[in-house]
This record gives sequence, C-alpha cells and structure tokens, in this order.
Amino acid sequence: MKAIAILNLVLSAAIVVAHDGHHDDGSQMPLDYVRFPYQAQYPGDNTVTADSIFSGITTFARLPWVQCLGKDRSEAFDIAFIGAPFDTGTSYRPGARFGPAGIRAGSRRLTLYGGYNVPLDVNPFLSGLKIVDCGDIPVTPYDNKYAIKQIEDGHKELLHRKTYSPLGNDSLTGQPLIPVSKDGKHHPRVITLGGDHTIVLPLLRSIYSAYGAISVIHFDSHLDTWKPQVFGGAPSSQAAINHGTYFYWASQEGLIKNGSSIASHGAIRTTLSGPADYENDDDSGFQRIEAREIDTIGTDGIIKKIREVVGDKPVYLSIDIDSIDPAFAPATGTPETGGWSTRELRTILRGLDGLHIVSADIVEVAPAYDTNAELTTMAAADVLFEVMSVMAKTPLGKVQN
Ligand SMILES: *[C@@H]1O[C@H](CO)[C@@H](O)[C@H](O)[C@H]1NC(C)=O
Ligand SMILES: *[C@@H]1O[C@H](CO)[C@@H](O)[C@H](O)[C@H]1NC(C)=O
Ligand SMILES: [Mn+2]
Repeated sequence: MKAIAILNLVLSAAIVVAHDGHHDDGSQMPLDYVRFPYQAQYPGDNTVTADSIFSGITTFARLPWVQCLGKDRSEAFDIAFIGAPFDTGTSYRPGARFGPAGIRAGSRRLTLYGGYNVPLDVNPFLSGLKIVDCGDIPVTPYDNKYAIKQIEDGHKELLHRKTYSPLGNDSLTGQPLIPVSKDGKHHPRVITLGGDHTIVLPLLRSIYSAYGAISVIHFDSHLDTWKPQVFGGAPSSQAAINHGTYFYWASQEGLIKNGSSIASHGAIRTTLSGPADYENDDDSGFQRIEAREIDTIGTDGIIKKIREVVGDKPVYLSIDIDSIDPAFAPATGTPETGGWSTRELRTILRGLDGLHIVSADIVEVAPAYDTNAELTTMAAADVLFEVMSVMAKTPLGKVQN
C-alpha cells in the first residue's frame, strides 16, 4: 500500500519533470499525496501543496476516510463519525437521508485555519485522539424494521471496536483511569450524522450494550416521547416507531436512566396534543427545559440545569437541528419558530465541558430545504465541532474510588 503510494509519487514527479515543472499535465495526484488538512503544507512550505478545503472528496471536517464497516475493520480509532441516512420515520418534511452528505459538505471549512477551539482551549484534531470518518451505515430505504436493525448493528460494531489511544491517567491525581462503561471496557466514541430522529432508538440499543441504561441530554424543539396513539396514530406496529415516539420506546425498553439520573430535553417549544403529553414525558424519565427559558435564565442557567441533572454519569447526547431557530437552521423535517440561535446552542454545548459524553448524534438535517449559503449544514457541522472539542478534553474514564 505504502510502496504503491511512494511509487505513484515518484511517477508523478517524473511526469512533472517531463512538463517543465508544471502541474497541468492532467495526471491525477494519488490520494495518499494529500495530507490531512490540519497538517496542510501550503505553497512555500517547500514540498507539496495540500488539497484546498473546497476540492477533493468530502469527509467530515476532511478527516481521513476509513472503511470501518468494510475493508478497514481492523483499524482502531477514538472518535468515529458515521452517517445513518434514514428518513422514513418522518412525519412532515422528508429528506434527512441526505443529512450525512449535507453535513459533510457544511463541515469542509472546519479545519481551514487548523481547528483550534478558542473558548475551550483545545484543538480536537491535534489532541492525540485518532478521529476518522467511517462513511455511512448501509441503510435500506424500503423496510424500516430492517433499516433500524442495520443502524443498530453498524453502530454496535463501531462502539465495540478497540480504541486507538489508551485511557491514560487522571490529570489531577496521576492515577490510572478506569472506563465509565458498564462492561468495564474502554470504548471509542461514535458521532452519528442522521437521518431522522428515529435512528436514536437503534443507537440507544447499541449504547445499552456497553453502558447499560444511560442518561440522555436531548436538544430538540419536540418531546419525542409521544405515545404512538398520540403521534401519528398506530396503524401498525412498525408505524408506531417513528421520529416522534422513539424515546417512548427507548424508555419502555429500559434504555434510558430514570429517577435521580434523569435525562433532560432542551429547547422544547412545540405545541402539544394537551398537557398530558408532559405527564407522559415525565413517565419516560425526562426533565424539560423550555426554549423560552433562555430569556430569563440565559445560557448559564440552562447549562447549570443540565449539569445538575446529569452529574458525572455517562451521558448520551442527541441534538435535533430543530432546537436551533429556523432563521439559522431552516433545513429540517419539522421546523419550529422561537428557537435558540446557533451561537446560543454552541455556548450551551461548550458548557458541557467535563461531562462524560459517551457518544452523540445530530439529526433531522434535511439539506433540500437549506439556503444556497448552506446555513443549516454549516450550523450542524459547527455544533459537532463543539461536541468533539468537549469529547477531546474529557477522557471516558474515572478514578477508582
Ligand atoms: C500512568 O501512570 C503509570 C504509573 O501509575 C505510568 O507507568 C504510565 O506511564 C502513565 N501513563 C501515562 C500515559 O502517563
Ligand atoms: C420513571 O420514574 C417515574 C417517577 O418515579 C415513574 O412515574 C415512571 O413510571 C418511571 N418510568 C419508567 C419507564 O420506569
Ligand atoms: Mn426530534
């Protein structure tokens, strides 16, 4: 593999020489030629010119593409981006199956200047963690039951892969860290690009296999704990599993931590079938933060509420792009006005610094409804930049008591 790349380099160098040093000979650069963009070498750096951020094959943040579910099954990583292009659980606008491709396009500029996150004082790309883009889970658009199983299996396969980096020692005490998982293993983190919100049911089934019942931080303008009779009716057992009911089912299946280690919605502002929807939400184990609370308690107050609920427990983070106002993120399945700005959501996410976020997703990005300026896909990518920065700062370990 390496030998071939070197041979290619030698060959293209030979061709270049034959054309008086010009690069307009029509020969294609071998892919290995391009270093990761955050290691870019610009003209004047005396060797090669890195690919520009607007050219080449698009991966998330131009991270290396690893065929994690294909030929590269033996490759270890610490954080994997994976697409789940599923949108046949949608009640209103379809199109989130194009979310993974759209978010990748919106993420191209993330590493233009290197990727250093100023407020969090970390560069996730240079943190020593191996972060890769695994492409998409193959998902059939013809059979929801089958697709949901495919998503669970694909996610589980990545979650149970070996990590590239060891857990290391506690930065304060120097003691070795032990995993926060239930099975005692150190798992890589998976960031899933949805897809409509239904995908969180199979994702939580996968998470359960490593962490048991998990606390959830859920940013959304909707509850998504609706009973099937309330949300879309229940003409069949399959129709009963959709992007408004998956948390109801996750709760029924015992995938979500209830009681003291309760999960929390943020950004809620949907209309309801009636106040009983909130009782049902309580039963599913969620506390609520309403979108409008930001006007009274601000981002600091919201961060405080979330941290009080979650504590230092392992937590799964699910972000519905519709938590952001449609002024900033119009391209989504069920938009609701009166939401948070992109800046506010990013601030709140940075406020999760130090939490044990075991994996995360962003869902309901439907690029067909976006502006030509890629408002929504850019917002989705930038939101995930905050998430990966928080992850890079906090290892998934704790000190033995
Ligand atoms: C962690 O601490 C152990 C001693 O307890 C030491 O041998 C090891 O090198 C340390 N590892 C790192 C990554 O610092
Ligand atoms: C969660 O706890 C609440 C309050 O104790 C209870 O009413 C509800 O039934 C519980 N839900 C589940 C799914 O266990
Ligand atoms: Mn949702």
